[in-house]
Amino acid sequence: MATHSVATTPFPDQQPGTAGLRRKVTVFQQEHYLANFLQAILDCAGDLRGRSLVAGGDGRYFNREALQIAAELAAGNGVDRLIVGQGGLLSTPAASLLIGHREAAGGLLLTASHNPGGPDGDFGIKFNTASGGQASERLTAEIFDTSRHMERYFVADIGQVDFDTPGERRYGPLTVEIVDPVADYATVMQGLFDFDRIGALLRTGEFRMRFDALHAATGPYARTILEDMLGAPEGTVVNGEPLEDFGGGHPDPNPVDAASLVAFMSADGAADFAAASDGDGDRNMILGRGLVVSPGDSLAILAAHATRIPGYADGLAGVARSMPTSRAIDRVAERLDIPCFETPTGWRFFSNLLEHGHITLCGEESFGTSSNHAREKDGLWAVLFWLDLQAATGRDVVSLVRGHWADYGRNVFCRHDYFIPDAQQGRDIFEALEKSVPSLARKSVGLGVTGADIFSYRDPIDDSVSDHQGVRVMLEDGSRIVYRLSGTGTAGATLRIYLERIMTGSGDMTASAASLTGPLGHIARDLTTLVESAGLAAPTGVI
Ligand code: VG1
Ligand code: CO
Repeated sequence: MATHSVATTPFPDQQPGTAGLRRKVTVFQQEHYLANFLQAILDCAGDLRGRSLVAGGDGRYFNREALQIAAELAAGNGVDRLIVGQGGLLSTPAASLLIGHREAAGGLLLTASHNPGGPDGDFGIKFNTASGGQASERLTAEIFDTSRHMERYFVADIGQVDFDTPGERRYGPLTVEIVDPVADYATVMQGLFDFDRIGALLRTGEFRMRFDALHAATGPYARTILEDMLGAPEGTVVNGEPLEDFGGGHPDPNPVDAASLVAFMSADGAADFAAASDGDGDRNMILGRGLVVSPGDSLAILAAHATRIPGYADGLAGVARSMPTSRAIDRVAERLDIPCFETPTGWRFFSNLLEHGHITLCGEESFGTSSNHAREKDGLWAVLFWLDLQAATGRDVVSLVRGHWADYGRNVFCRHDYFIPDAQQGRDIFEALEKSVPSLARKSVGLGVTGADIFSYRDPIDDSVSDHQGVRVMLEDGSRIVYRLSGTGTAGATLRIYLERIMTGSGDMTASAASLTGPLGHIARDLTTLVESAGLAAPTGVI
């Protein structure tokens, strides 16, 4: 079979964001667009001749076409073996695990995560390295730089690849191996959690749970693990069929996009426990009766009780959170006397800490939590952790959360998103805010500003420095406001404002986070030029 070089011209816009390159499907469908970017990855990934790559995606529209192109390029670049989830499906955490277990040189993860799908929706690609973790900032910059000079890519004429029939087949120089996307992942989960204990809880019939897969990648994983292996009644998993357009919704497990699950948990006949995951299965939302657990609280509670879980019975080496994530975990780390790291937004910043044994658990405010079992965040892992914790303690979610607040105080957390249609205007507003940092302490905002800075991170392992990772403002009552621009959108700009307020003592802590942080939200807005420049007096999204 012939391998040849295809002449192309570079696209100037292939700079990855917070987690890979995300663009409209129509952008990816342009001739050469995907092939150019894949070749840039393959050029930067080291010597791939004779090596394996893992490939799979969240099943969104264009997944299969993209996989075919990826197989042709892999063959053209001397890759020996492509390991693909059946039907082209692999959740992000499952792909990360598979890379490690199969000692692959890396993985091509076809996903735009929580972004909408379908012909008018988004598509995306992430490259994960041999560790299973996302490409570092340095490698990402190299890939972008290479893409800007791309003049050729290499393909082999391998014909149409069968992505559905399990087993190995040879396509010219390339072996394609179609694997069960769930099996390997499920085995890892069995090793971490007490499946007998969880099974006993789920089989009683007294404890009821609902898992909403939002028609995305986690459906098959949740059905196999929760219903087939753990014995939860059929129907526990809802919206479990992956669809190319996720049924028209945003596959984002948050109270806005998964509003029907929140409503179900607040109504008569609610289950005892509910959860949801996102497009590619790496996010999680945890709910008790009438309560959505704030992701920062979830991380803190899992850490505080970790030794009750078999996989973490020996305790935690350390923990980490992304900078905007609430500081609830810091209090737990202090009490456990273990290190707590604060990293920029994006899972790739946890990789080195996990790889070198500095941390065991980590999380982000955007409904992402995971541990050293993988190099990605892991939605179903968090759900199983919460299930096992409930089985071990005999306490439900509400009791665990309220108990935690009573013990440590509550870090009330809320995110206000301001969508600015004109991306340049968004960047200008953020730049003006950064420039105002030195003078913020002199502003009159109702509460005294005790400090403000632009977050910069030095990786303790490789000493790389990442600047301009968001603006932090500290207030005299211990509250904190954080600002940053989203790096996952495909249109306009989204300014994210993260609000955190500390409540301790005997006051009523049970009011909603949105209401408790409302006044802080006004202060946060008024420290920016959102109103003057964009006419935005209220957030376009409150999460
Ligand atoms: C968002 C979240 C961030 C997360 C990233 C990727 O990024 O805020 O915490 O790591 O999505 O998650 P941004 O730049 O839009 O704020 V996923 O599940 O979309 O891969
Ligand atoms: Co995701």
